[in-house]
Amino acid sequence: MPGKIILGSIIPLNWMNIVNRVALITGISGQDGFYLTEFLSNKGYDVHGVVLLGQEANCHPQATIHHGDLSDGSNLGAILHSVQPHEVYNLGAQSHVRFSFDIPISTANVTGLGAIRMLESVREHQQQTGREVRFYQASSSEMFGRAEKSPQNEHTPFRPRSPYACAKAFAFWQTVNYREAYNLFACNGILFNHESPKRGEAFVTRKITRAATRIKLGLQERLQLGNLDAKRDWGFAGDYVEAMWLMLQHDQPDDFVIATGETHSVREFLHEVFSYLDLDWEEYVDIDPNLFRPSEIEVLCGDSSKASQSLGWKAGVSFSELARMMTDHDRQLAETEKRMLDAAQSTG
Ligand code: NAP
Ligand code: G4F
Repeated sequence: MPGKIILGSIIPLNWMNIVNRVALITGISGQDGFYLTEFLSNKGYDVHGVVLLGQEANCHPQATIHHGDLSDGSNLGAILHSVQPHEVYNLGAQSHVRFSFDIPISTANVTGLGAIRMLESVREHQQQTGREVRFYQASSSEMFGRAEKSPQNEHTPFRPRSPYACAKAFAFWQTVNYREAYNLFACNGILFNHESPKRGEAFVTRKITRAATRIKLGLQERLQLGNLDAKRDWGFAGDYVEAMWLMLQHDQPDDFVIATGETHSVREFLHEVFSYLDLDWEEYVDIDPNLFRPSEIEVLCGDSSKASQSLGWKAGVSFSELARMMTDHDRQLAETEKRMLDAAQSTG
């Protein structure tokens, strides 16, 4: 590999290019924020994040924290001026689809208007300083909603089915518009569901792996779920953050679908996890009608061939590997919980 010699060692040129680069991430205390911080730090980036007060403990230790709120926006410009980032990743959102039906207005404010607040701050910063700032918007496969065509790609029309998806569609088009109107290097990653041991416990995969492992150790008896027939294209978050970065290294700003190309039902995920633990899920699961959504997306499946051809990106972790990775992690959590409970009982 070509490189420059510094103090007797060869530094690859691609590594030289990204040393001293600075990234600013909103939503850094979430699942993707954690993996993206790890990924960028390993590449030599100085990583900063916008964090709501009280969420500092959930952030990756490599990140420098700045308190801010996407629903307010008064200090977002000031954060940009002090951090001087080369890349901004807008991951902050009220990201729970079911919950967005309960709080549609604040979802629109954070998830939709939050994106335009960031875009405006970036545009102003770029105009005032003359420095290019590349912008990534965390768009979602939820925007496809009741899609007429499967698998979905960059040409599939949006048919959103939740307040969350409507807010994401607004943010998507604002990002496209800032690219076209102001020549901003702004990209949408249209990511399909991606999971990990860092996934929030209110999302179905993590809810299942937490409950199944606790059931296995006698810490929980039952698991309440909603629609088991829904199908999603589930990948691993660690793979997906690389795609975000690749989009911002591309020669042109563009929009990309990121997915595995496989779809599985919630029922299949249940089977994968419970059978890995030598349990029969049907003995433990109750259906709770309150967990169904006023409008549901029955099936999502993505075609990421554009990302594969233009960015060289491909999902690495299979459905089964993902389910097992999350189950192994949560089994350790359950074992720790059990040890603490046993110790408390034996001393008390
Ligand atoms: P997540 O775990 O829910 O993280 C969202 C982050 O946004 C959290 O750090 C949250 O802070 C922060 N946030 C919420 N309200 C905020 C506000 N008012 N101001 C600033 N930050 C705020 O979501 P994720 O799974 O990492 O996903 C990252 C992004 O990708 C989100 O925009 C999501 O909508 C989108 N997306 C996710 C998927 C997926 O399958 N994971 C797929 C497509 C798109 P708290 O920690 O305080 O809650
Ligand atoms: O895990 P979920 O809540 O994820 P959902 O709604 O697909 O949204 C996630 O992925 C989107 C990308 O497509 C992101 F944009 C979004 O931010 C989020 O990360 O639900 C998956 C499926 C749904 O069909 C739901 O109805 O699981 C079904 N489900 C069945 N029982 C349940 C439950 N979902 C949850 N959260 N809880 C249940 O008890």
